Amino acid sequence: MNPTILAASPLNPLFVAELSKRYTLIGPMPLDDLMAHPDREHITVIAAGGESKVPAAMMDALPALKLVSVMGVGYDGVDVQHAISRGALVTHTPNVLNDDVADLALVLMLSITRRIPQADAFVRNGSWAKGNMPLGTKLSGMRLGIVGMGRIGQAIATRAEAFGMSIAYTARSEKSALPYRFVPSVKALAADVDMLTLITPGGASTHHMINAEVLTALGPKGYVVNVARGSVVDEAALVHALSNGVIAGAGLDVFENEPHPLDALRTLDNVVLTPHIGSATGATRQAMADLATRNIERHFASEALETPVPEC
Ligand code: 8YV
Repeated sequence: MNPTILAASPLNPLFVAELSKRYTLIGPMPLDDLMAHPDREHITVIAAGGESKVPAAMMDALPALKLVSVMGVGYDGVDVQHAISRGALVTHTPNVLNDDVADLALVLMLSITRRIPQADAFVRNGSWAKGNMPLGTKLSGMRLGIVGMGRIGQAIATRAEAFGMSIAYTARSEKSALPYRFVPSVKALAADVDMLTLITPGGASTHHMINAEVLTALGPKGYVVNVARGSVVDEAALVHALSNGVIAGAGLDVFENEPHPLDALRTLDNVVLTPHIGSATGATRQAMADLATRNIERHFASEALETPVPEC
């Protein structure tokens, strides 16, 4: 009989398809239903997505738990320390999505400065026949500040180089092998750049890292692009900054409360909004589903996991 795997939340259909070929996939389900499930004591794997919540209580419901396999590079919804304390490992899907997320960061930088959504509407609604669109802002040559210089941050930097942007970054520590300028504090970085792009992990250590003070430091000609996690930005402070000319604009792929971004954000003209599509291409999502599935297959084959999270 196929082993049973628990889905922590509704999973990407490509992941569901891969898992269903090999295993009996159950869930998501409320904790009470899980406690009453006949397979509960034998389940060794939880499958999750990048935004799934895998709290301690869900893990504790599964006494045989050995692996949480996340289809996503971010795993801030997983209580990793609890997993480790229970003798379970956590895997994620790094690298395979670097290009797509970095591409989207550049798309948002271009869209907000060149006002691409407004330009598209301008052509569609016939405004063009009445005159030209107001001028945009030049992206090439801007000073870019990257918050988080991991694999995706570096992919953003190499793209930005092609746009003649100067690149500085902040991160937990300086990466001296990289040719970019390290700035220890996010506020100092914001004060020094025109475009602040966020690609740092979510979770408690980066919660509301981009606050009113950082936005004020960025200034009235500055832009924020967020392809990280909504939790990294204090959204109320961002709305205030966007509404009052504290900063020029923002490009946002992620939000504090997905899929329900603040009404205030949806009505502003100086923002470009996308629905968390950083890794959302067919090829990349398949590669993520394959990698997340391979980690599970390796677990059942008692082989070393391919992409454990750094804490494991
Ligand atoms: C997806 C993501 O939204 O990888 C991440 O951390 O946020 C995304 O790529 C999601 O994980 C797809 O399941």
